[in-house]
Amino acid sequence: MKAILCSRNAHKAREFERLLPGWTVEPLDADGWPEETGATYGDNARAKARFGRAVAGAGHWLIGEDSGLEVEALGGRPGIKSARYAPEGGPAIAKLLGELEGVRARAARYVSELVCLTPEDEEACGSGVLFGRIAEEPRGSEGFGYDPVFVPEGEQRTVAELGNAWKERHSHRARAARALLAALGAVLLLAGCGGPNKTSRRVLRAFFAGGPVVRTLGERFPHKPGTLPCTIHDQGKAVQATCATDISLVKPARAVVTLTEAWNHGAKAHTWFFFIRRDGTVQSVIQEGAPAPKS
Ligand code: ITT
Repeated sequence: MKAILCSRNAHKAREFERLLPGWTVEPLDADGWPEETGATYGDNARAKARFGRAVAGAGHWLIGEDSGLEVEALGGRPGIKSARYAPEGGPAIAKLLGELEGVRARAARYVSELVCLTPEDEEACGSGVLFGRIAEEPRGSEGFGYDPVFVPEGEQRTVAELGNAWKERHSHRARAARALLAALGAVLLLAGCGGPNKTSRRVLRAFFAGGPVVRTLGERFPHKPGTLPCTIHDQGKAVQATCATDISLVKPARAVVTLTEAWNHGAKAHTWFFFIRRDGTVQSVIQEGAPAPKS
């Protein structure tokens, strides 16, 4: 799969190549980038992806990302304005350490939000957070931006010392990419399958309504099956249910997406196994289980 990353930050493009296995990620070559005026990271990420659509035209996969560093003692600053706080690297770090001089409470977090547009302009999102604190002085040489002063929770070393391989597994961007893959599975399912079976299509739509369940699952259970309470709208009725999803990427040709869904917390109703090719088309769908009980 080939995607265009709508970003001017070469570090991000390099990270995404490693975060989306099997994808080729090319940076967007463009002038006249839009101002980042959104109220949220998601708004800015979407604006970058849509700008990419305007430049690259139809038929491409596009990814927009917006990220930032939020420092508790600074009321969440620089946050969404992290890139404009001061020139990236030394100057931004010096300004941050200056503002935090003498401050003992140094809790902070990195946030990343991703918006991906499919060639059909379906949208999938993913977000990720990395908690930590701001060090007293810069250390380490890998990563970029604020990495030399960001110490993740449970670690003694900065992200720049922990290195790019560590970032690939644990960073806010890595978490957002995993959540995006989970959400994309849902988008691809809705776009490509359910087949002629209206019931499964309807249930899938309800299952993924709005996507937040999938997004949360992707964040909480990036590698393993997870369950979460959710509400499914069955024949016009809102039914409390438990859902689970597991997306495993089977190299090199296809992803296997398993969806299990149960009504009334525990009464198993249906399990679907979706085998999805990397180009997004559905190879096969297997459905198991009994019809859901009417409540
Ligand atoms: P694009 O908008 O073109 O994608 P950018 O670098 O301006 O590139 P953002 O607007 O998303 O990106 O700003 C994010 C800023 O937050 C970035 O410039 C860094 O200062 C900081 N940041 C985000 N992720 C980071 C990371 O993984 N390591 C260090 N600093 C990071």
